[in-house]
Amino acid sequence: MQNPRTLKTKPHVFKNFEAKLSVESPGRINLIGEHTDYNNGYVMPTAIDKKIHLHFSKNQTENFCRFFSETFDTGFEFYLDKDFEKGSGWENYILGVIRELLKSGNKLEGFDCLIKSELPVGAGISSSAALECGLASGLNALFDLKQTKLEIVKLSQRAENNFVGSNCGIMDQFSSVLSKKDHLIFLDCKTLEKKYIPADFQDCKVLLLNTNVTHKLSESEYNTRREECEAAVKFIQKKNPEVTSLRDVSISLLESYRSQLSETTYKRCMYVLNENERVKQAANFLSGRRLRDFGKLMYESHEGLQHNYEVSCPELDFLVDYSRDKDFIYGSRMMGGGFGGCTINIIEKNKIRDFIEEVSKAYFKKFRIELDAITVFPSAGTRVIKH
Ligand code: GAF
Repeated sequence: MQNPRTLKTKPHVFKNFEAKLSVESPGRINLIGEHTDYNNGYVMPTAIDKKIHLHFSKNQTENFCRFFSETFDTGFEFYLDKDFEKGSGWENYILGVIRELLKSGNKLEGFDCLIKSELPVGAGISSSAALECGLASGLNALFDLKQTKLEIVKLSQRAENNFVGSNCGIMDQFSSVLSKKDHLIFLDCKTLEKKYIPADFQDCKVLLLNTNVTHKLSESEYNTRREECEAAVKFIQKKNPEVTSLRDVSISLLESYRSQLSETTYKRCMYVLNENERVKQAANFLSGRRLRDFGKLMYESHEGLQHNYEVSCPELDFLVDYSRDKDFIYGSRMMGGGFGGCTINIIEKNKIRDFIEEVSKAYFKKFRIELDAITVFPSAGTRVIKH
């Protein structure tokens, strides 16, 4: 076992770094379908125009690897031939991916990698999946590993589950790699069948409001929610062997179990079942250009996440509530795992500037925290550039 060695100053090799290839690895948004992916349900994410840039070069050694992040101004180095101890922060996403690649028999050699990120950490736009998938895609090209895009998605998810310790679903990795410019993905997380829906937001744009908070609960409660859903499935399965996930549970079947489940478990499951229905409806509304109806589903989604799934927080609720009486905002809800991060808003283009000014003041007055606002565009997934 080894502890990767921290690099506090930028190694010389990265000063005028001559990369052999570069990867642009995007963050993601999710229009609707939250906490449904690990329940084998439906989601509607897409990659965005904000990315992590990774630059790679082999370094002519057998096993020596170096990473440096220009964003954090820190790095680390390690050897491929010794298993890794879990470290802290961003290095775990990297070590997790390398471990998964090696575990499945891929041959790597020593390399250097320089990273620069445009993605705010903890904002719920999945900088972690972008890092994992960007690394896996880069190493795939650098060492000609012949992994398909879906294999890259799955091994990046395993890195997060097995090494980082977050039992995340597949949505973030899938959208970071497989998105299509100007489209949303309607993804069935059970079969992994995907349908690209044109992201036609008419006179509106997608605006993210970053609360700039990440409450401590976010990781532990995420895993707890997943366990709660899985425990309910196990219980229902006893008499209904065809049920393998909440995806297979109908609302009437859940109702028939209401008295045998705790109130909390019932609420969690009901949220997931309703959210799956909302994603399907949302896809129809979008195709039918019914953007206001689409937006209403976003508000319903938020209410479910706030009251039944209980993964929101006062800062997110404040921002969603603040948008409610504004006719020029069609929909708003928390996005991602919850307990902080961003709200996603569908807002008329010509109102964006004034609204940001107004909501930022109100948010600061209430929480004494600066709000960040980012307009994002549905974009293509991971791009590998050979130099
Ligand atoms: C996080 C997870 F990584 C996703 O898999 C998903 O469950 C999401 O939270 C909630 O929808 O981003």
